[in-house]
Amino acid sequence: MIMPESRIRNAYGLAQERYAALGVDTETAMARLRKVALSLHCWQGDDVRGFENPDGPLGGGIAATGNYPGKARTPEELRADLDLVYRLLPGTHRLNLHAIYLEADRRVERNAIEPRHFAAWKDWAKANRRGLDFNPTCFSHPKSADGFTLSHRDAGIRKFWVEHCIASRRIGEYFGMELGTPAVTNIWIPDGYKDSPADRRAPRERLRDSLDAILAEKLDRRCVLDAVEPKLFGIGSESYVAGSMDFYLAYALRRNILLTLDSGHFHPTESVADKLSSLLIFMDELLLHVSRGVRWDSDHVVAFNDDLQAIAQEIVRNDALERVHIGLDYFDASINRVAAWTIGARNTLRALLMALLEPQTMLRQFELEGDLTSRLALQEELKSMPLGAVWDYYCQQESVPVGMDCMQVIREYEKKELAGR
Ligand code: RNT
Ligand code: ZN
Repeated sequence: MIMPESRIRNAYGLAQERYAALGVDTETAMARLRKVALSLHCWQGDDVRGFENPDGPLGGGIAATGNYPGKARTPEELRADLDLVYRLLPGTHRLNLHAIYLEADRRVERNAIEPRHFAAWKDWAKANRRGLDFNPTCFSHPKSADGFTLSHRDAGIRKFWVEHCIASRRIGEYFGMELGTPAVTNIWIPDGYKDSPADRRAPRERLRDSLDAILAEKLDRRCVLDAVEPKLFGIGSESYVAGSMDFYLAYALRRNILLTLDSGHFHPTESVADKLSSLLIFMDELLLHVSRGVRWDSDHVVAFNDDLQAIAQEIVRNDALERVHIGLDYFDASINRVAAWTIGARNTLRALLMALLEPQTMLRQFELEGDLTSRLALQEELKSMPLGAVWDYYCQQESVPVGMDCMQVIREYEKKELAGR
C-alpha cells in the first residue's frame, strides 16, 4: 500500500483548492475522464503474433524486440492478461483486435474469415461491457511477402487483400451490432518501396481503386466506422509508402471516412498534436494510434512526455473527446507485457486528466488580450500543479490500485500465471 486512503483524500483536497483558484473544477474533469474509453491493442500481449500462424515470421516491417518471458500463447491467456490490465485502469475501456487473432480449429485463409471466428472475443467483450474495434491484417503473410497488398501490381493479389478487408468490415459490423457501439475498422497496409520508385502514382491509383472496392458496400455507421492509417516510411519501405499522409488525408476527406494518426508515423520533428485542430475542422471523427517512436517508428511503450501531453491537450481544447477515438499502438517484448500495456494506458489517461485540468478560460483570456507574457507564465506554472494528487484520488475512487501498487498486482500475476508459460 503506497499511502492510506485518507492521505490520498487529503492531498486531493489541497489539489482541488489549487485548481479551483485557476477556475478549474477537478470533479468535472474526473467525470469527463470517466467517459473516455481507450481502445487497448490486443497485440501488445503476444508481440503481434496472433493465432493464425504464431510461429511464422513477422512481416510488413513490424518488429517486436525483446524476449521477456510470459507472452500469451492462446486466446485464453491473452484474455486473462487483458482482464488484469483492465482491472488496473480507471474507467471502462475497449479492445482493438487484429484479424490474425481469430479462433478456428483449422487454418482459415484471410479472405475467408467470418464473424464466427471472433465469437469468443465478442462474448468476452459483451460479458465485460467492452466495445471492440478491428483491423484487417495485411502483413505477416506469404501474399504480402514482397511488401505490397492493396496496391500490388498483380490483380490477383490485390483481390485477395480486398476480400480480406471486406471480410474484416463485416466482422466490424458484427461487433458493432452485437455490442451496440461502432467498431472502428482500421486499414493499415505496408505497401512501399525500399528504394526510389520509377512510378509513384500507379500504386496509389491501385490503392484508391482497392479501397473503393472495399468500401463499396455501405454499412451502418452505428456499427462500423472505416479508418485508414498513413505512414511516412517503414522498414523495407524507406523511400516510398503508397499510403502516405497526403494520400489518405485526401482519400478520407473525399470518401467521408476516418483518418488514423499514429504518433510513430511522422517525421520526428512533426507534431501530431498540431494536426488535430486542422483535421477536426474538416473531419467528423479521427482515430489515434498513440505510440512512441524513439528515433524511428519503434513502437515503444507510451510515456508521459510532452508529445503525449500535447495530443491530449488538443483533443480536450477542441472539445473532441467524442470525435477522437483513442487507440494505443506499441509492442514491447523486453519488459513484462501486462505492465507495458498498463503503463502506456495509464499514461494516456493521466495525460487526458492533465488536459482536462487545464485552465482553458484563463489561458485563452490572456491570449485574446494579447498578454502573451502571462500566457507563458501560467503555462509554465501548470507544469508543477498537483496533477498527481488528483490522479491518485481518481484511481482510488475508481477502485483501481494507486501508483506503484499496480506493480505489486502485476508481480503477483507474473509469479502465479506468467512464469508458468
Ligand atoms: C504499423 C501500424 C499499424 C500496426 C498495427 C499492428 O506501422 O502502426 O497500426 O502497428 O496494425
Ligand atoms: Zn498504428
